[in-house]
Amino acid sequence: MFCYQCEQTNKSQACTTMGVCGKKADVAALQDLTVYALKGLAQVASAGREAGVVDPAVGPFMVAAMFSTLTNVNFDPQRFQVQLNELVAKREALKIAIKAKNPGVSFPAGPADFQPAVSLEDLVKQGEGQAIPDHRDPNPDIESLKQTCIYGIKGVAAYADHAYILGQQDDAVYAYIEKALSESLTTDKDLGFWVNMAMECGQANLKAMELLDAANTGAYGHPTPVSVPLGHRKNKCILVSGHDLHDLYNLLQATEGKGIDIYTHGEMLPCHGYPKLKEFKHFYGHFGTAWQNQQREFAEFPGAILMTTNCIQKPAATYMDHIFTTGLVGWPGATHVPNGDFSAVIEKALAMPGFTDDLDKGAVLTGFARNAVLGVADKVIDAVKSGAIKHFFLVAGCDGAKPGRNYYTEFVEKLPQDTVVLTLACGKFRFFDKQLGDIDGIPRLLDVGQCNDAYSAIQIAVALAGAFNCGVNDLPLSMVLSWYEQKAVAILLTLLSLGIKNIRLGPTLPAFLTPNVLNFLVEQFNIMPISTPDEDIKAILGSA
Ligand code: FSO
Ligand code: SF4
Repeated sequence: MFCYQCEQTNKSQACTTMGVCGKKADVAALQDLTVYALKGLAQVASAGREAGVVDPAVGPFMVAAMFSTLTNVNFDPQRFQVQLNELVAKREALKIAIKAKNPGVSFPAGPADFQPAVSLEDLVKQGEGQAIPDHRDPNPDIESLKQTCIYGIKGVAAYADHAYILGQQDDAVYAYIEKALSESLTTDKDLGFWVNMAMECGQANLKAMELLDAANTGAYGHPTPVSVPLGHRKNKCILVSGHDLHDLYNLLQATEGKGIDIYTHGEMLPCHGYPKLKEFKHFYGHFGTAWQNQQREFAEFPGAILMTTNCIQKPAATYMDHIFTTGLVGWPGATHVPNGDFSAVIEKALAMPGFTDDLDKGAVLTGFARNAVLGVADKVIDAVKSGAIKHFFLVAGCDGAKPGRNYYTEFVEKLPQDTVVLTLACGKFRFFDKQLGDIDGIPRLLDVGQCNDAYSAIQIAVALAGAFNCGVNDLPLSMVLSWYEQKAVAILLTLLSLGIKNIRLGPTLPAFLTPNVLNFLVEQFNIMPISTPDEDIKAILGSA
């Protein structure tokens, strides 16, 4: 196997025998085969577009399949086998539809006519033949940009899939994915072409995040600030992790009046801010921190656990019998339930002890998405004009297991009192419960939401720039980001495609970027690695 798509990749180079994330070589091969087969489907879909044939089922299928190869989503070989067979059936049906319209059409050889082996074992062997090192572009810098696009597309796919589930889609997003995947098979394009393709990926991601924002706020209302208890109360309980608001809503409905409290974990925390979710009286509080702590935290939870998306970690034996996966998430041995049918989860929660006491562990604030923040824009602008707020920091991104991630805790702790921190995604758990106080009633720590709510943060920045009559790069705003998996790659490409400069990125830089591509990013965007909190704060505020 060869996988270097995430930040925790072995020795910051590549996982070659077993994923640091727990991914085994057979699943790595099946994921490589899925991406290969998706390139073939993309070629056929692109040919279909030229002939005026678009199958509306192909785009949503493509994003779901791509999402299933993202870090910490699906570790179950059988599920990849089912998906690969479905993919090829869809591709062949599309070919028939295109031929009916344009009988003279021909399709390229290679992934567009890939035939999956019948047995899982042989399918894995086919996948082993698609490992990255055997198919690199002759130019390492172009290979680096191609992989950047493919990983960015995995992030776009995640957001587009969530949006699609809530009824929002845009064909332009699918068209970009088809184009980029088809082009990744070519070797005749130059660096400039691939730089543009990466910027287009950022724009496609902005569209996908906008769709998801519209989907989430359309279905559940605009988040408003809310205080979320970190303790628990005596009752049966279910813990929901991942990112999917629709699954949470369905579970809240299904558990109403059943004597079960619902708790969020990880990236589900901001769900408490949505009016149509928080109106459920049994949607109680938040339990635990970020994804990489789940083995310890889940072991202590006395009820059923539902994983709606990434990041799932190998479940410990102590909770394997009461962790459930739904949607695209999978782990062999964990019970998988269809989206919306949570009866097995509820049954398990009722059979378990639940919390047997009340415990007050304080509370955290969330719900500062664009509507809430822009609703007090006048106050914020006045505070900047009066000098009460000197600088904003967006300290955002994914959490992970590496010790270097303490940087983000220390960074936030050391910021001066006249600064405000906007945060989003699971990296916030490094400091989410710090009491940073407020500036003229504006909390100094504002949780904008999940990773996909980067859209919200961008809208806040754009609105502030409008109010101050300047560009986003000219605002007293610095972005200090942490990355882990491919959604973060997509968000970074979005920020770069918007021309945002001076981003600090950590804890380490992506292994798939060559020194030349990195130099290009430094020259064009002044992107830089994090150093130490003291040095970075001094560099930012000294020059602010
Ligand atoms: Fe985190 Fe995992 Fe949300 Fe990622 S839980 S690491 S960027 O999936 O998506 O922030
Ligand atoms: Fe390694 Fe990350 Fe790939 Fe898992 S997803 S195999 S940790 S690079």
